[in-house]
Amino acid sequence: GRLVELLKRAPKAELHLHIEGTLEPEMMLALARRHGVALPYADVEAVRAAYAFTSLQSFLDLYYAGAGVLRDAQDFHDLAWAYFQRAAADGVVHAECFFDPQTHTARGVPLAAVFEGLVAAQRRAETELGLTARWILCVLRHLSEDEALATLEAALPWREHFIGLGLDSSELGHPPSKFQRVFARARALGLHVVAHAGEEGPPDYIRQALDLLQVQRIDHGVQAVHDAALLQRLARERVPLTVCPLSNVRLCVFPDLASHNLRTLLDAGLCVTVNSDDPAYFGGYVADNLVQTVQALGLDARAAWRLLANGFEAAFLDDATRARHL
Ligand code: ES4
Ligand code: ZN
Repeated sequence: GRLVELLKRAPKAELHLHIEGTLEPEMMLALARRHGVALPYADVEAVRAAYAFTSLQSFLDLYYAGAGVLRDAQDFHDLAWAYFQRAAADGVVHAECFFDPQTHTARGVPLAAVFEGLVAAQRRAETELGLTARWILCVLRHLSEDEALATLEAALPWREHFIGLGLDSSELGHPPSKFQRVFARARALGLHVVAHAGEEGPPDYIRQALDLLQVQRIDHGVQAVHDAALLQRLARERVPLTVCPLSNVRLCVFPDLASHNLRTLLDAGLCVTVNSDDPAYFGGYVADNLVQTVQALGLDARAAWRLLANGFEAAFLDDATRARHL
């Protein structure tokens, strides 16, 4: 109907997007061919058929294998530029995107190649699409805090090219408490700080991210509903949750979209935003996430508008960029 058409066109802020998660099967196969990298898939259909996930870990195994085709600055440019073009078509005017340096440096890809490609695509997005993009460096929580600290220090020659530090990868068994020193260092550097918490992990991981890491947003956070006091605190402090509905369904956090707790979070007064996480793997970019969620939960125009406005409230926009979009 009319609401759906309006939602597709409406200006959006994307706040939870892993650039490595925008690698579409077509590009994965093309880059594998370009570099002579062996993949266990014969064609696009075989890649898509492998995307039947049962948990976060079952996805991460394929996601890290897929990222293995990214080798040089051109690859990172092509990946990010393809994403920015898709995002612009979805109404995205501002995107704060995660990238995982450790996934690439562990394979011998220089950090310089990663930044060179990503920043070139970011510049093109701004000049050719009018889309402002920012980078958030994510450290992998299944690795050690010392490795995270070394990654942040190694990225400092490119300090002006990223605005924040994030925490992602396998959540269970890797609580935020493991990363207190690297988050303190990031804050001292003037970086914004966010963390994945409460995707599969318990509400206590969300509390740790707030109290021990002093994060400004929680990525996912949907497990907060199991802790009434935490839910009240998130509402009172207006801590944004970057929720990714299609991701949550694909990773079996909820059995289907109609069972998603986004409406409960919204009704509890939280600053809920809708985002796409790893759209090439989860079957939809941000407009799909928004439209399908509004339809599955029967949200009205007012609630849908709230979700869009929350995205701009939660964004790390400087005054000039905010003025440009609002
Ligand atoms: C991720 Cl869905 C999700 N959760 C945690 N870490 C991630 N990295 C990429 N996608
Ligand atoms: Zn994520």
